[in-house]
Amino acid sequence: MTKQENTGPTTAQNSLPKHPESGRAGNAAPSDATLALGWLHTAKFLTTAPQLHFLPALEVPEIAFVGRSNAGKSTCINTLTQQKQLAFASKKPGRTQHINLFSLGKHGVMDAVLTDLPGYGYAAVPKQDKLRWQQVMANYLVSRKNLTGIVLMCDPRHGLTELDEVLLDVIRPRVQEGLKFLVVLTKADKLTRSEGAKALSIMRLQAGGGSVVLFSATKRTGIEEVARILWDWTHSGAPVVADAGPPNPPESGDAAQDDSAADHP
Ligand SMILES: Nc1nc2c(ncn2[C@@H]2O[C@H](COP(=O)(O)OP(=O)(O)OP(=O)(O)O)[C@@H](O)[C@H]2O)c(=O)[nH]1
Ligand SMILES: [Mg+2]
Repeated sequence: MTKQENTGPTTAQNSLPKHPESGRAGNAAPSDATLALGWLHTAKFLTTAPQLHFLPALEVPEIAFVGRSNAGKSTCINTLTQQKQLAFASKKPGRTQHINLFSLGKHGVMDAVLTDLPGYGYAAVPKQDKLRWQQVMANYLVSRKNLTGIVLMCDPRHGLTELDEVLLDVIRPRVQEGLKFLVVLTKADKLTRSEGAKALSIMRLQAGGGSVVLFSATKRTGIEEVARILWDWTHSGAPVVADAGPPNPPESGDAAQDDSAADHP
């Protein structure tokens, strides 16, 4: 197993399928969310690779976190798994430069994988590197066999950018074939309640009625909802049983602070 990486950037709209959970997630029974969070807390670093062909072929479902650089992908993974430094998060955009895999599963039995991908759209990255990363991303998103779901992290203060649209174009065929898709509107703490509600409605329209969740690592908004969705994606058909061991309450005090819109042109 290699050490987790560090350093670079990149890359892919449409009509996204509605997730069965989206209508009821907010009213979920607390025990279901606790189970999902306990499962997420089992996350362990698995491996890192600069591109797809270096990754091990896996049979378990894989969920990839994608989005603009600095959107909060790594922070979201840390928040969901209730681990402060599982994925590298940083104020400086471009922190994640490799494909990083984290295994999940109770009792040491891996039953799913979370993937933290490098962000795209960071202006300070040389063009050559940007293009290389777009290729790596596109390759991963199109070809990764066990890819089961994609979480698109989007800062609602920016909305969907051109590169988000490119990414959506890349994944559309797979979404139409059943790949799960969720838009997480990050840094909701930066919005007023009415701005948040507006951002949610706009993105729901853009997502063609697909699932959209407002999320904040600092205010701990949307954590349970996202946790349940990821659990459902990876355990479809499996009954919710309470063999999950004692609940792991989310840690308080993740280091999320903000960022900045200023890092991007
Ligand atoms: N206010 C606020 N800041 C956040 C939140 N989530 C992340 N941040 C901050 O945003 C910055 C970027 O977070 P990362 O998680 O590193 O972003 P990333 O999408 O992984 O970035 P790359 O690895 O460059 O693609 C950090 O300063 C985080 O603390 C949030 O919910 N609220
Ligand atoms: Mg990152």
